[in-house]
Amino acid sequence: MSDDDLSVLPDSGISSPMNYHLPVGLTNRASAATASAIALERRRKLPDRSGAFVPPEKRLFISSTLLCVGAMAAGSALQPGVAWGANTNASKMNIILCMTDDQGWGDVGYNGHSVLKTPHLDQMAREGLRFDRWYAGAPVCSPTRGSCLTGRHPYRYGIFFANVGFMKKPEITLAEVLKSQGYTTGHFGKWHLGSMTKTGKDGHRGENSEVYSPPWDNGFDVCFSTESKVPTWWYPGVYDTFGARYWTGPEQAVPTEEINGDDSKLIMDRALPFIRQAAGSKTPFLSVIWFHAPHAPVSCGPPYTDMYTTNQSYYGCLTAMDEQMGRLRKELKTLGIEENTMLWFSSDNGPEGNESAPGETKFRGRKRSLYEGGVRVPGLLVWPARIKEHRIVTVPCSTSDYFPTVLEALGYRLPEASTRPYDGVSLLPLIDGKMSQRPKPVAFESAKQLALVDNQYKIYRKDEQSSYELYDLVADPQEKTNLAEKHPKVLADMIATLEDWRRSCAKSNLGQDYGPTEHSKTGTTAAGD
Ligand SMILES: [Ca+2]
Repeated sequence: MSDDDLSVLPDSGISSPMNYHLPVGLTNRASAATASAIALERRRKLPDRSGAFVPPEKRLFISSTLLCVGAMAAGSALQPGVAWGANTNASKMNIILCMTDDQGWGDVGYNGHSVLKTPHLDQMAREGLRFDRWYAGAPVCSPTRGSCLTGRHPYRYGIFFANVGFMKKPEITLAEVLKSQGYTTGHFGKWHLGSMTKTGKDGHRGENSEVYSPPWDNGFDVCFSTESKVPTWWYPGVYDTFGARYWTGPEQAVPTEEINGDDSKLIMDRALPFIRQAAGSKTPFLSVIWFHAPHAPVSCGPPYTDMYTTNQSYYGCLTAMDEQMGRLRKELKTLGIEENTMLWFSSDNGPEGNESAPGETKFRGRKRSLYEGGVRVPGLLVWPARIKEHRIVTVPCSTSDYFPTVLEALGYRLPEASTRPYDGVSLLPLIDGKMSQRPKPVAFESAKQLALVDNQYKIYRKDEQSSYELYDLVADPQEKTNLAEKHPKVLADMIATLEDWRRSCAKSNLGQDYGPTEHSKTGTTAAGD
């Protein structure tokens, strides 16, 4: 198992910074069945890439500590009376999910960076919702990306770490659901949820047909996507030698002559025509734009490098990315679609390297850690049609929340939400100013670490040999004072909740959430267990 390497490109000036669930009951299976069938038809037609048949056993269990969760649909748990799709003000808004790669919580101007310039993200933070407790689903790339597209923790489907596992066919992606609702869908940038080709070397896992799961098999009509990391700035000759290419479809690698310069611009160069076409045909769209910046290999060029005297490539590639966010927003305005477009921004995990590396978090821990610095990242939402006034949100929210939030905003009830656990919650009540507490905690597992975050407290365990630590994140966001001995009841309750969640994930990973015609790869053991 390996994380993305801290590769350095030769002679390029590149610096290397080195379920809780119960049957919903509320869900109207009959009315939603048709749309769901459409959503799943495509993947069921595809050859099964896994192995054993898994019986459709549907285990139900209730958290011993969060009984009120039982009243909820999976995913919208703990919001009494609310199930996904129970939105009476439904709208086919456009959805754009933007994400950077390894950008720390402190790597934005609006969070107080002393040098780095991100004027367009700062503007978004002033206009829309600024989430000050926004959590990546995991402290590394691939699992967070899985949480974005499924609303489920990646331990439920075997994406335990970067370059581990793949997006399985029975998992339902946001793109697949939206296609069934008349959307056109595009993915642009880093994918990291499976290999892109079965026939040639590419990225980390090209040629490995076992993990082949590209965007076009996961509900995306259009893509311009890489399997994993690539340089944040391309120089002539680098594309052919780097070993990871952009793909637009099966065995359709992007030609060399199309790849040069700032990588964020290359991505936006493809995302904007997709958006223009959708707007021109008045088709609602999902555009997933996952930048590679500022993941290593970090490189950049003028004019961005000229703006800084230190960490020129790191800061430069972030400012270049920010410029593309501004370009995107300008295009939405020009097209007249900015009002009813949900524009989300986040990072996939905390900053790379040690404390001397350029990335800033302002919290304890960095990438790969389940302390705050590894998972607490920038989070923004601009949606003028629904968010009229800027607000700073201190409720903990997560990348697992995209899926239920979008479905509820659409007024679409997913039948499968009654039979499989969802970890995200709908943030629509929060968007509407009606949610001041997160209805259920955010659970984490990565490598040997465990953590659970609720509205006030967090428990953390480094490995099985360690005891749990307890922090009051409201009073002590730096996680300096371990309160485990002071609040044994809080600690015990949270441990019980986390252990219930782990058992739920283990059952999911055996394929027990899937229906009788769906198959799952079974028997996979979590990395680090
Ligand atoms: Ca990452």
